Amino acid sequence: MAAEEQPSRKSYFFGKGYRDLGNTVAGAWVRNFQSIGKYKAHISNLDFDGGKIIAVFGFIVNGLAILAVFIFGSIITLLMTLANVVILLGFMLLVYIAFSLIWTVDRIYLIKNRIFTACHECKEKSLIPTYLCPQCGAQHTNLTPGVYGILKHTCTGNGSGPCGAKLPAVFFNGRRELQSECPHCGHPLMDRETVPLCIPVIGGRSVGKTAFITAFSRDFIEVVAGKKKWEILPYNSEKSAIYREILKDYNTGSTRMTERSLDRNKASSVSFSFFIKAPEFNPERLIHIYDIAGEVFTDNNENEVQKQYEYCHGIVFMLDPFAIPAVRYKYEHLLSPEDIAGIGSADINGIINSFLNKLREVTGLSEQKMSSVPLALVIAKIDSGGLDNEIGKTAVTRLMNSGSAGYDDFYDTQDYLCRKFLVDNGMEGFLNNITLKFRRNRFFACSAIGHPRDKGAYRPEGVMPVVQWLFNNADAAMLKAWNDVTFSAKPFALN
Ligand SMILES: Nc1nc2c(ncn2[C@@H]2O[C@H](COP(=O)(O)OP(=O)(O)OP(=O)(O)O)[C@@H](O)[C@H]2O)c(=O)[nH]1
Ligand SMILES: [Mg+2]
Ligand SMILES: [Zn+2]
Ligand SMILES: [Zn+2]
Repeated sequence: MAAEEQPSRKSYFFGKGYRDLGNTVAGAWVRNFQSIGKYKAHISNLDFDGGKIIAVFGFIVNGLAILAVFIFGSIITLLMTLANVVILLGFMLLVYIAFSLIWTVDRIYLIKNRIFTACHECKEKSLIPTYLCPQCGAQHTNLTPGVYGILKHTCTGNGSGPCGAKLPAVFFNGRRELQSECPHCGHPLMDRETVPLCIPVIGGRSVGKTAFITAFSRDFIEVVAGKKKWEILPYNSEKSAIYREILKDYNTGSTRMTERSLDRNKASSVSFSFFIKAPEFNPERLIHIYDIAGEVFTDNNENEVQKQYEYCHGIVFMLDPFAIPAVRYKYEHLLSPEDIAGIGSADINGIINSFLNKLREVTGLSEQKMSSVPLALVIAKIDSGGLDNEIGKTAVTRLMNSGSAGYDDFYDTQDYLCRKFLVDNGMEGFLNNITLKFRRNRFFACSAIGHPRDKGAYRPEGVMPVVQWLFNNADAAMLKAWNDVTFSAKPFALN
């Protein structure tokens, strides 16, 4: 359980206990042989030239004593040694059982609650982060019940001096309050043993990923959480700054370009992260929404692997309908100059292939794993052109009211219309590719801004149900707490 050496004192039975046992056993044997030496000395002091009989008698007595000590003394010492070993082993076993039990309880708690840390910097996953000693900052890489202590570890210091701080080593005695850092990149973490919900938003350049995240974040925090009286806590000051940007963009109807870090060692995705604290969520939820720069999918940069795909709870795949040649051709005359400037030009099939390759890379080619992650395919910018009339609310309500059988659920109807839209516009290959690879998929149509950019505050349409569907698929508590439909006409079925 504790493979790596920790800066903590080992528990008595696994550290000092061994040494004490060794010393006791060695001491007993030394004393045993010392008493033999005593009788040997008696023999060598015998005066055979004086009273022969007495000397012979003394020789016999001392010889017998040596024999007795040698035989019985050794037997007794052996028995004592064995008793000592058995008692120590017994205690070791007890302690071993105790820490194994508590270790197991701790693991079950973490796994059952789906608690882990998803580093918001390097995106690597870890079950137990590196915890820092509050007194000396020593790095405890395995602060769990074990040979270093069952409930608490005693810190031995960071190398520059002794420490002695007692660190809680289990979920129930305060470990989550300790400062922690990512075991992979050393970045400070604020996760506090929360349940993460990780959703990457992917798609080519300018498809509207950042606008989607802006619309979702603002409306979720201000409207959904506000209504439900969920407390939203910022992850750290960097994420608070992102939220200030989000609010600014939301109010003006703009989006900022997702910058791709020039530093090759840094991943080119930024997470917007916040905690949801409410009685319904125990432990707290930690939302990570990843905004990934569009070039990651178009440049085919080999270093660009997004680690969060390995453990994410669902993926938002955004499509710019005007990047589909047939759609662009049909509606271009209706688009505003801002809309034309903002059209994503990358080819959708290229992006899905590059995405599938990246997904394979991180999940180690496991088709099984790939096919089980829920995928929300989102056709964006439906305020533009005549798209509302094809896949938006107008089209969906029209079909639902048409009297045709089978169209009684808003989101099922929209899902159907989106698929039809893709087929009608020459995207059948893409559609088949996606639905074959991802068993749990659903199509949505949305407009994040609600109108062309920079023309006033966002008026999002259809953004929230996308994330609601993904959250509800991933988290039973969320499904229970957020089953009402805040932003839509009808509740939607989950698959
Ligand atoms: N009409 C309309 N335009 C939108 C909408 N969302 C995004 N856009 C346009 O699309 C452009 C790109 O949007 P972003 O959200 O920045 O796209 P992105 O996918 O984050 O792009 P990169 O970060 O560069 O990969 C914006 O400048 C807008 O012009 C929308 O809901 N309606
Ligand atoms: Mg962006
Ligand atoms: Zn990290
Ligand atoms: Zn310490």
